Amino acid sequence: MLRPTHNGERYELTNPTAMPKAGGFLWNQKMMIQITCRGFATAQFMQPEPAKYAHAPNIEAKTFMQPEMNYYAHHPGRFVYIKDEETGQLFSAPYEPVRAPVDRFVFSVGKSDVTWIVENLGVRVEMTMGLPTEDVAELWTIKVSNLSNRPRQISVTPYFPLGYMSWMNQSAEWNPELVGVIGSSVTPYQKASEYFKNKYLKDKTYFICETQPDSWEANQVSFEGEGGLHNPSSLQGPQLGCGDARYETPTAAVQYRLALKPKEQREFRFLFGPAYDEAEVGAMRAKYLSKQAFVQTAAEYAAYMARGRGCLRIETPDKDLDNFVNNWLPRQVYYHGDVNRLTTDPQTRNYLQDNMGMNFIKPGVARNAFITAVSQQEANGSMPDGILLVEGAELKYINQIPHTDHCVWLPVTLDVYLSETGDYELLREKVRGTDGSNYTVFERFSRAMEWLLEARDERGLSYIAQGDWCDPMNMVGYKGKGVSGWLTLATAYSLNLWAAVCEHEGKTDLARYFRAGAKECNDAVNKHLWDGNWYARGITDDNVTFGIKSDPEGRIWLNPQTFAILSGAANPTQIAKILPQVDDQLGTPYGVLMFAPPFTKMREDVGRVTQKAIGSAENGAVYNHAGVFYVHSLYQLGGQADRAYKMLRQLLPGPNDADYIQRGQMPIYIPNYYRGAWREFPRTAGRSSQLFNTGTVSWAYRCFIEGLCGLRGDAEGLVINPQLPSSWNAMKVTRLFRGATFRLDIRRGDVEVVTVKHGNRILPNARITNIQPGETYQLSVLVPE
Ligand code: CEZ
Repeated sequence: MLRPTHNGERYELTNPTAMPKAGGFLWNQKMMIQITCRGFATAQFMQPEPAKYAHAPNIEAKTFMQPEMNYYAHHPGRFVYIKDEETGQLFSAPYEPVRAPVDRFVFSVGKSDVTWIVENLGVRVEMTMGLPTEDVAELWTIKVSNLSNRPRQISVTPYFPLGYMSWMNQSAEWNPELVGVIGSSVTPYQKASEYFKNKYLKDKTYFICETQPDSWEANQVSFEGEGGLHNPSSLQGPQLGCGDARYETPTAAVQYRLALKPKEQREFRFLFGPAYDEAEVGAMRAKYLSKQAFVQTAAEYAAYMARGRGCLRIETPDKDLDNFVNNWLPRQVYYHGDVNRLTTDPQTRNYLQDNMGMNFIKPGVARNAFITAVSQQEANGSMPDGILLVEGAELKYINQIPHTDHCVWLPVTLDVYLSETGDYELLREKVRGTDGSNYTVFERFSRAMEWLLEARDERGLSYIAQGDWCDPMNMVGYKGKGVSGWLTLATAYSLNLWAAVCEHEGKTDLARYFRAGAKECNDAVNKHLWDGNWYARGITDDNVTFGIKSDPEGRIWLNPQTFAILSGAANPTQIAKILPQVDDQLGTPYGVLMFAPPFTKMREDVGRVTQKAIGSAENGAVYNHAGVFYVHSLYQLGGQADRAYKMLRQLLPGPNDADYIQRGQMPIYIPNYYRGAWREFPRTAGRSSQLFNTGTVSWAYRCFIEGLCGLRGDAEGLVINPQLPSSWNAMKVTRLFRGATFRLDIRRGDVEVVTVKHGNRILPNARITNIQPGETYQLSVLVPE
C-alpha cells in the first residue's frame, strides 16, 4: 500500500481510499501547495501577504493553515475526467471527483514533484505537478495512453476549478491568444486605504494550455449542469459549452477529443497560477509552457531542493528511519528556514526555532535571522510577538495577543548556532534597532535576559499574560497575576545557556549574575510548583495551582517536566519520579501527550486551550513540538537512550500498514500533532493533523544529530557521544561540520567511555579539535556495551 521507492527519494501510495488525506507538498520562496492523493489542493502565494488563486466555493475568513483540513467535492483541486466516448464510461484522475474504482493507482511523492499513475478502462493517465524556483505557477503534465490493442475514442477533460473568487467582482472567459481560461476578480475590501494596498494584487487566475483544446468551459454551473461533479452534464455532449462566467462562479475546464491508436500516447502541458494582467500570463506562457522549459524548470527546482540536503546521513538497523532522516526531515527543516511558513510576521518563537534548524543547512540564514529578530527588540528588552519580514507587514492573528516567552528562545537557538559555527563574532555585531537604539547582539541578548528576570512576581515566578509557548493558554494570567511554571523553568534554562556564553566572552560577573537568576527561578519553582511526583503547570490569576494530582483534567503537563530537566531545577530524585509518571500518564503508541487527561469543557482560569476538541492540537494531543522537547531533554540528561529513541521514532508514522492507516499520513514529514485521547477515543487516536508547519522539525533534526548520533560542536571542535538504543549494536554516520566531513563507524565495544580512533590513533578524549575544512575524517567509535 505504501512504500519508499527510488532509494527513498520517493514514497508511493497505491490506494486512494486507505489514507484519503495523505498528501505531499511543494514550495518555493513565493508559494506553497499541499495536494492530497485524491487531487484536492491547497495553494497559497505571497504578494506579500498570503493569497489564493484557486478558491473554495464560499468566501473563507483568512487565517493561517488549519489542521485536519476538510475536503469535499467542490474543494479546490486538480483533476482530469476521462470518458470512453464509445461506451460512455467515465472516471477521473487522480480519483476525485468521480471516485470510480480504478485498476491501478500510484500516488508518488518526490522531493521536487508529485506524480500519479491511474489506470482504468484500458487507459493510463499520468499526471505530474512541478513548480518553478522563482515564480508562482504550477506546471502540469498530463499524459494519456491507450493500453488496449484497439483504437479508442476518448475525451480528456482537465478540470481546475477557480472557485468563488470574490463577492465584489468575478468573471472568466476563454482567451484565444493565451490559449486558456482567464479568471478575473477584485479582492474584496471595504476601507478606502485598502484600495491602494490591493491595487496591484494578482487578481487573475489563469489556466493555459500548450495544445489548443477542442472546447472549453469557464462557467462552473454550466460545466456541472444537473449531473453534478460526479457526472458533469457538459461531458454528455459532443463538446464543452465554450461558455463564460459573468459574475458567476468561474472554472477552468478544457477538452481534448482523442482518437488513439493501439498503445498510442499523448502528452499535454498546462500552466496554472495567478497574474496581475494578461501581459503577465503571456510572459509566463513564453517562459514556461513548452516541453523544453518544463524539463529545465524541473532540473532547476530539483537543484533548489538539493540545497536543503542537510548535514547528516545515517545507516542504522532501522531502514525506514534512515530514509526519513536522510531524505525527508532535512527537506522539512529547509522548508521552515527557507520560507518561514509563508507568513510576513512569523511568531518570534517560531522564527527563531525554524531558523535553528537552518544552522544544519545554511547557517548564514540563521545568523541573519538573529540580527533581524533583535533589531525589532522593544526598548524595555522584551521581544515582540512576531518578527516583521517585509516592509509594511503587520502583526496579525495570534501576534496581537501578548505572550511572554519570546525572549527565552534567543539563547536556546543561539546555542545551536554557536555549536554549529563557533562564530562568537556575531555577538560583537552592532544592530541598529527599529526604535533607533544601537546595541551589540551581546547587549541585546543580555537586555532580553534582564527583561525575563524582571517579568516575574514576588514569588519569583514568570508572568504568563495571555500565553506562553502554549498559544491558547490565554486565561491563566489575563488579569495580570497568573504565572507559568513552564516559563519560569524555560527562563532558568535560557539564563544558564546565556551565562555560559557570557563566560566564554570573559564577562564572568554577568555570567555569575545570570546563573544566580536561573537559580532563583529554579528555587521558586521547586518551592511553589513541585507537586510530589511532577511539576505543576502554573498558578492562575486567582492563585489556583494547576497541573497537579488533584486535577481531574490537565493533571500532568509535559513541558514543565522537560524544562525542569533542562534547567537543572529537578534533582536526580525528582527526575526519577518524573520519568515514570510521564511514561504512564502521557505515553501512547503514537508518541507522548502534551498533557493528560484532556479537557472536556471550558476552564475559564486556563483558557481557550480547554475548548479545543478533546485530544486535538494543544488539548492533549501528541503535540510533537512538546514531545520533541522532551526527547531533547532526555538526550541532554544522558543514560536515557531507550526512552529517548522510542519517542523520537514515534514522531514519524509507520512502518507497518496499521500505523500508517491510523495516522493517515505518509512518512515524508512530521505533522504538528497526532490526535491524543487514546483512552477516551481510540478510534481517532493517532490521526495526523496533516499540518507540516511545526517547530518540531528543527528539534527533531537536532535530536538525531546531537542526541542519537551525539555529534555536537563546541567553541573549538566536535564532541562525540552517540546514544544508541540498547537494541542497536552499531550505526554509521556521515556528518558535515564546519566545512569538514566526518565518517563514523560506531559500534559497541568493551570500553568504559566513548573511545574514538582516528586512523591508528586513539584520541585522548572523544573530541576532535583543529578541524580542517575540506578534510574527511574517518573515525572508529566504540561506545560502552
Ligand atoms: O500554533 C502553534 C504556534 O505556531 O502552537 C504552538 C506554539 O508554540 C507555536 O508557536 C503551541 O501553542 O490555537 C492557537 O492559536 C495555536 O497557535 C495553534 O493554532 C498552533 C497551530 O497548530 C499552528 O501550528
